[in-house]
Order: sequence, then structure tokens, then C-alpha cells
Amino acid sequence: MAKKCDVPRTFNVAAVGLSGTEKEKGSTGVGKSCLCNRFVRHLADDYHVDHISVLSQTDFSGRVVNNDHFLYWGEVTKTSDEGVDFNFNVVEQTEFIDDSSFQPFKSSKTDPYYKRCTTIKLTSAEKLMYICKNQLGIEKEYEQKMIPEGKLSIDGFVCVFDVSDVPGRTIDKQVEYTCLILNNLMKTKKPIVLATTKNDEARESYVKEAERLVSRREYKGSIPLVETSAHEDVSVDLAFIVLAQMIDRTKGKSKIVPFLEAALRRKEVLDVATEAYQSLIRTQVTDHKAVWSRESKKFAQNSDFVHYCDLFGHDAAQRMFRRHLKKLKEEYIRRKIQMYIKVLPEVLNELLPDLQSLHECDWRNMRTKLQQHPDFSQYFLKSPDEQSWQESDLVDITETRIPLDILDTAEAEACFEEHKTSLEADENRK
Ligand SMILES: Nc1nc2c(ncn2[C@@H]2O[C@H](COP(=O)(O)OP(=O)(O)OP(=O)(O)O)[C@@H](O)[C@H]2O)c(=O)[nH]1
Ligand SMILES: [Mg+2]
Repeated sequence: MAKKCDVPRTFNVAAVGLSGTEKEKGSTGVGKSCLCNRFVRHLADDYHVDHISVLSQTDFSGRVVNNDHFLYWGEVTKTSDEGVDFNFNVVEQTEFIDDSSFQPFKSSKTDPYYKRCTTIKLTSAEKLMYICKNQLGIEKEYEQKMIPEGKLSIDGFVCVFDVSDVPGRTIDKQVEYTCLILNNLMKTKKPIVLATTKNDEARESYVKEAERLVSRREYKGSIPLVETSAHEDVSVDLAFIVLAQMIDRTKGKSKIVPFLEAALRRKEVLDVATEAYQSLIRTQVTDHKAVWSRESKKFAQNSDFVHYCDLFGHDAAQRMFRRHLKKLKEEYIRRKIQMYIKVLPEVLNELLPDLQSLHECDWRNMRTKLQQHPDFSQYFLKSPDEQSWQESDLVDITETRIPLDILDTAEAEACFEEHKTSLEADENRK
């Protein structure tokens, strides 16, 4: 059996921040859930932008919420830039609101949020890990992982501060409330990181407020500030890793990177992945009739495909594939048109061989004239059901006859005019 010191430790972290009814937090939350979601399940397909805190009584007493005002987000292992592994358990302290009374649900603890969220011993028998809002009520259809048995001892806090503009919430109110939370967190003596959220929509003056907040004298410079965006997956891991390094000082000290710099690095990663996936489909998919289900199965083991899906999701990968097919089809049609236009002069020579056959014929009535010709159907083809030939099956069949709507193109008109001019020149030479 492994000795106690061989078992890697787990950092139990609580994400906290302004919570409550719309009256307290404004039209939307500060971003605790999205931050936890991105941290614990970072893949694009596992990231949800909508997490509810207004619930029915049934959902509140279901096994995920379990009559508590906190969520267990699960366990995750992360590696710092220096290559050190960290294992985390993550909980989110929030306030669930009853969807019939719009008041917070009553629970055993009656303390206000800013006190309750500082709890360092959490228990909730057989509480299930939260994944997404759709999970509530159909828990069996999702992975069922329970919160660790017994008391979960919180080692540190990520306090969230929203730097975007939210209707119904003033910055002063958020500063005041966050200050209340921080003052209570300080009493626990546990490390705290202030994570600003939604920096992708940041207001510069709100960022400054967050900086001012952590530099207050009473915090003695003990609260580092990490600028994050859960939506863009920027510095989310960093906020938690910096906290873990404060909890266990033997685990190194990561550099805190300003948001713009971190966002730029992230963009580079996304651009490289996009380029690699684009190049994969460009080289591997050359038939405009390719089918996604088959191609994506073929790509399943390809690291460029997997990486792109991790970062952007399978839907985005499929959209890119569809755009590629559309381009392939356009190119294919362009090639076919060129081929038809190439044979058109010969056909015109056959059906309208002299000026006599062109009598009173100009471009506008030429189509009727051609259709009246007994050999018309030997050279031309009409698309069925008023569809253009590009939309019909004609586009793919091995058919050498010319779709009639080719005559609507400017190239065909030029061909006809050239044919007429050459006949007239012949006539003049006689
Ligand atoms: N632009 C942007 N929006 C975000 C980001 N993170 C969260 N949001 C949005 O902010 C809103 C609230 O996010 P949540 O994560 O649910 O906030 P919360 O603090 O958990 O809210 P409660 O638990 O209800 O108090 C949602 O509409 C999110 O999509 C982000 O990184 N960027
Ligand atoms: Mg939440």
C-alpha cells in the first residue's frame, strides 16, 4: 500500500463571489459557474455558457443540488507551466432561488451568503457532481460521481469579480459585496485568489476597481489577482494553480500573465489548430459529395482533428467541413461550366450552321430557336422541376449533353455572338 506521503494531495477549492437574487447580482451572475466549468471540464463540447440558479423545489432537493447552496463540480488534475501536477476538488458557493417565490431556498444554514460561502468544512451526503443544467432531473443519463465522503475541507478560495458591464448591478455594489466576502474569507486564514471574470468583455474602469480592491491595506498584499475569461479559456487554470501554490508553497510559483498577453497566446494556439485542421480537410477531402459521418469517423484518431474538436467542438469542426464541401462543389461546377462552354461552339455549328438558320435570331430568342430544332435533345438537357442544373442530380451524372440553363450565362452569350460574327464574316468573304 502507498504510504500517506506518496499519495498526491488534493486541493479542495471553493469558488465564491456575489450571489443571490436579481436584486443583488443584477441581470446575470458574476461567472462562478462558467469559471468552474471551464476549469473542471475544459473541452469545448463540455463547456456550457448557461448555468441556472433559479430552480424548482424538485431540482433543489434532487441529488445534485441536494438541498445545499453549493455545487460539487468534481475533481480534475492540472499541470503547471513548470510541469508540476495538481489535483483539485472544486465546489461553487452560490445561492439557489426558488422559481415560484423568487426568494432563496431555505436551507439549514441561515447565514447571509458572504458568511456562508466562507465555510471550510462542507458535508452533503451522497451529493452528486454537477455537470450542466440539463442534467437536473435526469441524473442517471450523466456520469454519476459523488462528492468525497465525510467532510470536505476547503484549502483555499477563488473569489470571483466580474469586470463586464451587467444591467442592474453597479460596480460600487459589486466592490462593496466582494469586500464583505473577502473580509470574511480573511478570517479563515486560507489563501485567496481574486479572479476577474469575463475579461473578454472587460470595462477598463472595472478592472482598475478590482486592482484597487486587492491592494487595500487590510489584505496586506496577500490576494493575487488573475484576469480570466472562461468563455475564451484564458488564464482559468492559472487562477486555480496560483491558489494551489499558495496552499502548498513547495509547488513552485507561476508567473501571473496580464490578460491581453494570455489572450494573445491563446489565440495563437487556436490559429495553429485551425490551420492544421483546415489543411487536413483540404488534403483528405477532395470529393464534394463526402459525408460527415464517414469522414469524421476516419479522422477520429487524427491528432489535428481531435485537437481542433477539443478547442472548438465537433459542431464547429462539422461547420468547417461543410464550408469546405461548398467550396469543392463550387469549384466542380465552375469546371463543368468551362467544359460545356468549350463544346458549345461545336454544338452551335451543328444546329445553326449558316446565316439562314440564324435568320432573325438574336441572343434573346435563340433558346426558343434551339429548342425547336429536331436535334435539340441530342445536345441539350432540361433540368427537371424548375430546378437549376446545379441543384439537380444532373450535376453529378455522367452526362455529356449541355444543361439548357448554361445558355443563361454571359459566357454562352459571348459564344453565340462569336458564332454569329464568324458566320457573317464567312458570308462577306463569299
Ligand atoms: N463574455 C463572457 N461571459 C461570461 C463569461 N463567464 C460567464 N459569462 C456569462 O455570465 C453569465 C453568468 O455566468 P455564471 O457562470 O452562471 O455566473 P454565476 O456567478 O455562477 O451565477 P450564479 O451562480 O447564478 O450566481 C452567463 O450568461 C455566462 O454565459 C466569460 O468568460 N465571458
Ligand atoms: Mg452559478
